[in-house]
Amino acid sequence: MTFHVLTIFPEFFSGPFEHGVVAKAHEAGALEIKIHNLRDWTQDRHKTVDDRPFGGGEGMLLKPAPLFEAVESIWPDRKPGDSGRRVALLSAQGSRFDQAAAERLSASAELLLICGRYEGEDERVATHLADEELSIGDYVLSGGELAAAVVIDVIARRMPGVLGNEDSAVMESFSQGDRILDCPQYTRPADFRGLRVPEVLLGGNHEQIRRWRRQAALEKTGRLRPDLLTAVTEPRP
Ligand code: 9D3
Repeated sequence: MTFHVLTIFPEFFSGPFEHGVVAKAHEAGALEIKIHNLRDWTQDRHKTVDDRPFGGGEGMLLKPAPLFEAVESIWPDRKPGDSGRRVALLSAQGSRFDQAAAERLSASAELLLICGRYEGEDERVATHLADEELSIGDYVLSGGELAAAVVIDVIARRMPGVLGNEDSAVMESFSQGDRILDCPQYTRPADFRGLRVPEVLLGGNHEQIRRWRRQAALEKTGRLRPDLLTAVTEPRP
């Protein structure tokens, strides 16, 4: 899969993909990441990418022209509705990027991520350039760059052979809404500063361990993510 990232901070991406899962996926030839500098598609000598909002208001918006021209020059023969080449705008106004969105996006051969900045971008980017508008969560970032790195990490680690694991079943349950948190886990020592590992885990009764883990996972989910339990309890339409 090929990722394109369109940003005014291309240097931001010289760190996050050099280690871990994304670097491994790249070495394995499973993914390609191309970083594009939005200022390469400006026409004036100040390389202006932003302008003031019509109707007044605080802050500056990304202008439509450099964004449209960038996408058109990266994919000169892209047709509307091309499912193999998707454009996602990363913005605070987007729909939630979750595991299900990651699965959907990983079906494309190429994915172009537009990083929002300033106070936002001209709405025509969302309506007439991007196929979708995504947010990674309900908090205010200073731009879409960190969000793009999150999206790439989540999709890259799903790629076959990347983690050297076949926990595809685990990944499925993660996205189907019937997910609970992982159970608590412990390693040696069995007594750390008087904090004891639950006795059941030290014995070899695997049936008892399985029941303890399920119970502990449910209890922790109720405490930290009660929203996930309501999702399973409510009858589905
Ligand atoms: C504080 C400014 N806000 C009101 C005028 C709007 C706003 C504009 C631009 C809020 C955040 C941003 C920059 N954020 C992103 O580009 C962004 C983002 C985010 O803030 N939260 C979660 N996901 C994302 S993806 C891109």
